[in-house]
Amino acid sequence: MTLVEKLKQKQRLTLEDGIALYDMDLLELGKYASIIREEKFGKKTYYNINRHINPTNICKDVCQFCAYSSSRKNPNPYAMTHDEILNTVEQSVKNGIKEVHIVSAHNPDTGLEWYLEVFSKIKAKYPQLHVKALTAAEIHFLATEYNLTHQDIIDKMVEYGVDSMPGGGAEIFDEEVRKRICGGKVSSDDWLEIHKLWHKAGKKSNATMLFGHIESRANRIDHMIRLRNLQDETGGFNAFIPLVYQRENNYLKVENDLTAQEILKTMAISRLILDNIPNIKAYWVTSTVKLALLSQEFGANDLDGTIEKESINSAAGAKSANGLAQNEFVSLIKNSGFIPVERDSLYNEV
Ligand code: V47
Repeated sequence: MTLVEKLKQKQRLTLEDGIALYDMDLLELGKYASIIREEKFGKKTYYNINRHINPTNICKDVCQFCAYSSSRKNPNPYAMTHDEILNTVEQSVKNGIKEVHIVSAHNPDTGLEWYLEVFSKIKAKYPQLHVKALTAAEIHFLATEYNLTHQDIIDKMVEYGVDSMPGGGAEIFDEEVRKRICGGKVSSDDWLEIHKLWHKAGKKSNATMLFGHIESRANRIDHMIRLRNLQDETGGFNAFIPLVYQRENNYLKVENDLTAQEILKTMAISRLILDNIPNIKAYWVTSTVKLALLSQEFGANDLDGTIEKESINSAAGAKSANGLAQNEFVSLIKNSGFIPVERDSLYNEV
């Protein structure tokens, strides 16, 4: 059967199929990705009202692509107190957020309580607020630092009120590339194992992929297929988020930005390969707002949220430090021919 026949019949695609899709005409690829997107969501595009908080940038790990860590070219180490975090949350709740997304560096100078107790403090004050926190990389760091198992940390997350896990720290699963860009951080197998344990606890998570650095197209498809295999087993991933690599202020030498064509093709291919992950998120922070809007024509059905403040990607050059206003978000989606639908963190329509 040819690749086009497979696409027409909506057959599951292989690694070789995924690589071959990059040679297809961009608009034809977009057409196949749009057919699936429209079957699932019509013209609806999801967004949410959220706030990102990055409580510390002091990190024991050394990821070559990271511009956020204070050991990088951005030497302004900080660690927020719980009161500072709670004050930030209070302000954002007044602004109408429904989700707080808390991700930190791997700070060996703070205690386990610093990481965990803030979640129960937030939940005690704002029981309706969805707490999305701790990447698999942070869970692995905490388990290693405190001589605990991944399961121990997951049990604590549930106990302290974490509602869902963000998809960070996945980067690229290929072990050779991973060694070069973030050696020493959570391994691919551990990343997948931690999400599996989280899903087994009855919880949902997201999955990211960092692309546009030194990885090959085959590495991207392999990454997607490893996620698809786990999703077959657990069904716990809500969204896949391809993160476009930002080149500034870090130590990874990458000569060129990705082309818009390569980004849109990757978006469309992720919709086609990941037949079992419902939502494909075009994260406007790393793709730019304009390309995130265009991604709606290439399989993406979610544009993430208003964010308010963003530190990790903006440190590396993304224009996201101050988020986007809700009315702007809504108008942009409408003006691009789609129907903006506010969602909660578990993809229920609000
Ligand atoms: O894991 C770090 C990435 C991620 C760079 O789950 C970079 O809903 C591009 O995971 N260029 C953190 N990316 C952000 C993240 C995320 C964002 C939005 C939504 C969700 C979700 C998760 O940022 C890290 C890393 O892959 N990152 N440096 C860089 N130079």
